[in-house]
Amino acid sequence: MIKPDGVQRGLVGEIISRFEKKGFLLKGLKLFQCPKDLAQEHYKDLKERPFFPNLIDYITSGPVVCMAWEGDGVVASARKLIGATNPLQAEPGTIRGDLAVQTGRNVVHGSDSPDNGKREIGLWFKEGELAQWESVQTPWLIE
Ligand code: YYY
Ligand code: MG
Repeated sequence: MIKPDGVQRGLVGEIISRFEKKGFLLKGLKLFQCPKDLAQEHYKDLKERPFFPNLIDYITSGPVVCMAWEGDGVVASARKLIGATNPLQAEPGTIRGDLAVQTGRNVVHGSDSPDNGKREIGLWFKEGELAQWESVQTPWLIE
């Protein structure tokens, strides 16, 4: 998911492009204003943390771009492409390492496990919003 700062800063194309160029398959995509209850459910494991209220305000402060990407090892690989939670500790070449400076404005969210990926797709996308398609590039990406 591209967070509201990523949308406001005009980074949507850049961020989508990194996942596309890596070779993952885009199965779902939408611009979406996140309601507070969805933000709270999405981040429910963090609800006792001191930054939780700020995090909910941030995620609901403007539209986000929800994305569903498919591919072998996509969850772990996406986390690497995204980089460390604190952008100052994220490696150059990662999205956060290249495009952000603060944890509270780290431009992108990525699921942290395949199970959470499934859970989050269920939270953010409705039935019928994911596309079923194959890319002509697949045989040139996967032998
Ligand atoms: O998965 P990731 O986004 O890298 O970090 P999490 O530990 O799951 O935290 C989610 C989200 O919460 C993080 O992207 C920014 C915010 N946050 C924060 O504002 N301050 C912290 N000390 C830790 C996390
Ligand atoms: Mg997380």
